[in-house]
Amino acid sequence: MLIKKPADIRPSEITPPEWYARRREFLKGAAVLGAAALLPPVLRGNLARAADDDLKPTPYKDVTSYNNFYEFGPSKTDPAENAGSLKTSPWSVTVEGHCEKPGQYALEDFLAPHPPEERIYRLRCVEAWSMVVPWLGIPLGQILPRFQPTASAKYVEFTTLLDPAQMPGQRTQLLDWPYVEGLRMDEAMHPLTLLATGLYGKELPNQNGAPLRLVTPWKYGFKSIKSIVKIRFTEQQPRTTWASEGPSEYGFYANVNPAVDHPRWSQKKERRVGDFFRRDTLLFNGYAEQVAGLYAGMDLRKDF
Ligand SMILES: Nc1nc2c(c(=O)[nH]1)N[C@H]1C(S)=C(S)[C@@H](COP(=O)(O)O)O[C@H]1N2
Ligand SMILES: [Mo]
Repeated sequence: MLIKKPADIRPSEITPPEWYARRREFLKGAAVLGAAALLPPVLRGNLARAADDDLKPTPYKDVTSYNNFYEFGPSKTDPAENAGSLKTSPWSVTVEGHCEKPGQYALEDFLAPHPPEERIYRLRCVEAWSMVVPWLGIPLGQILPRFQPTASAKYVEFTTLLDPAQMPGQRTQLLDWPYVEGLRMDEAMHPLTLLATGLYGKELPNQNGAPLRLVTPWKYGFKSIKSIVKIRFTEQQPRTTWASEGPSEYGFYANVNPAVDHPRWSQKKERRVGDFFRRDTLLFNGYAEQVAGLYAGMDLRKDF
């Protein structure tokens, strides 16, 4: 064994004192994160940063005026301008497919037993902008069991309202309407998955998907389907809107992953709406500790 004498140690191998302090901070973070030490070094760095990534909410004005909701037009300012007239009451949600209690439920009955909670989550669009939103919502996993999904229910499919009279975008061929999204059952039941009814302590503005929209904070924004009218339990993976529009560009899983680029642009960085500088995108949008286990053994490049 080669034992180095102090004179042989190059300056670069000596840890500067200020690094000790940082290393202690990192270890504190790692202890909180628990599983971090078991991950490969690349992911470990990601988790350490996730712990101190700031969750300062994006201003209400930005959250409600910079939107994607193609039913009201393709530009970011269209939804705030055009969605005001969407009639969100009365509203009903149809539950169908592999479950014991299908039916059409008035929104109030659908939500009744569950008080909404406030949760501050990041939203990361595939176009590399992001926001931090104080959502008001109900964990989907508290709602779904009421409909008694059967053993054949492997996925949950969500559908947006189809009403070209109210939604001008649906009078165009912009997308194959209605907008459809889906989750695997374990993703749908995960405690981070919310059915949002509001933001900033108020009812959801129409442009953000009133009266009911999905929020899956570790996935790209297009999974967060708006103005939901139907929930269907399926055995097969649902045919979702963006994954069928561009199968090589948008996957079914749509997990935020800086290591898997969109074919036309990098996903390594993002710009928080309101910020000047871009920041590094975090694996699973910063929620790796909570959700990485859902994808154990899967190739995230193949199932992107
Ligand atoms: N029905 C429907 N839902 C949708 C969309 C849409 O065009 N139609 N856009 C998605 C995309 S791409 C994003 S990034 C988010 C944006 O949500 P926000 O406007 O509340 O920020 O909504 C998602 N949900
Ligand atoms: Mo998006």
